[in-house]
Amino acid sequence: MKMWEQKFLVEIMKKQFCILRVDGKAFHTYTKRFQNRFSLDMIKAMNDTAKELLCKVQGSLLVYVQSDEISVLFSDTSSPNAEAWYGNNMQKIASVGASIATATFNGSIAKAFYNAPEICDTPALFDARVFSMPEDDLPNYFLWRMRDANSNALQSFARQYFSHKELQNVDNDGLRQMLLLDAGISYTEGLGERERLGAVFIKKLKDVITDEGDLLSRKVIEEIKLENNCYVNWKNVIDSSIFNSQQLQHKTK
Ligand SMILES: Nc1nc2c(ncn2[C@@H]2O[C@H](COP(=O)(O)OP(=O)(O)O)[C@@H](O)[C@H]2O)c(=O)[nH]1
Ligand SMILES: [Mg+2]
Repeated sequence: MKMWEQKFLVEIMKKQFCILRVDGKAFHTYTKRFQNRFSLDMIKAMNDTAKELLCKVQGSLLVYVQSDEISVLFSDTSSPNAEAWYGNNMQKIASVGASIATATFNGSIAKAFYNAPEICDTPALFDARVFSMPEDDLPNYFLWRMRDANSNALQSFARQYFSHKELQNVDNDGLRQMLLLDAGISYTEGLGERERLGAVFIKKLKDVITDEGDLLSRKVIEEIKLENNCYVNWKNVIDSSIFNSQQLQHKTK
């Protein structure tokens, strides 16, 4: 019987950089329960979910979260004998990834709305996909997702000020102009960076001194600060997170 299962066993090649991307299922409908187009509770729940994935995915290097999606970069390249998560079995990685996202997101929403249980009646669901790509293309992947975030946020922001008809066939430069000239509001000043560009979290080792005076290395999650409304320099962030993962591997041995 096992042979039927084995027939559909697909493994990503070892020693590659992999991306796990989870995405909220039909969130256009799910998010109708929130008051605003950019809801703080939704953003907090997505941040919580991103950080949980960073902790739980073996070999994770960084997570990027925007709107209802999270990309986790992971690999088994931190040392020659580093083990691949679930032996790089795609079905396991995707299903466990979607489960972690679903459980964490709903837990966070339930906590935020403990006095409004009707908000949690229909839980959020996440799908997941997993793939590998050459290291050279990783910055382009993340830039692509960040541009998607910015473009969707701009359109969503503009819909607060203009009708569907007024926004038809207007490109992104046109939307910025309309906002500034007709609504008197600048997109970059009117909407926060997290809403426009998402957030990036990495793992790092931090030295702490205990009350007894001992020096301890602790694994911490750190957010990458976005600078002056700019897209992240993804090459630098990826390089530093690969360096961090080698340090973590070395120190925790
Ligand atoms: N209210 C609210 N909705 C959001 C927020 N972030 C994302 N969304 C919604 O999530 C949708 C995500 O888009 P997408 O994944 O392409 O569509 P889906 O197939 O409906 O999940 C957006 O269209 C928004 O409607 C938020 O912070 N607040
Ligand atoms: Mg979605």
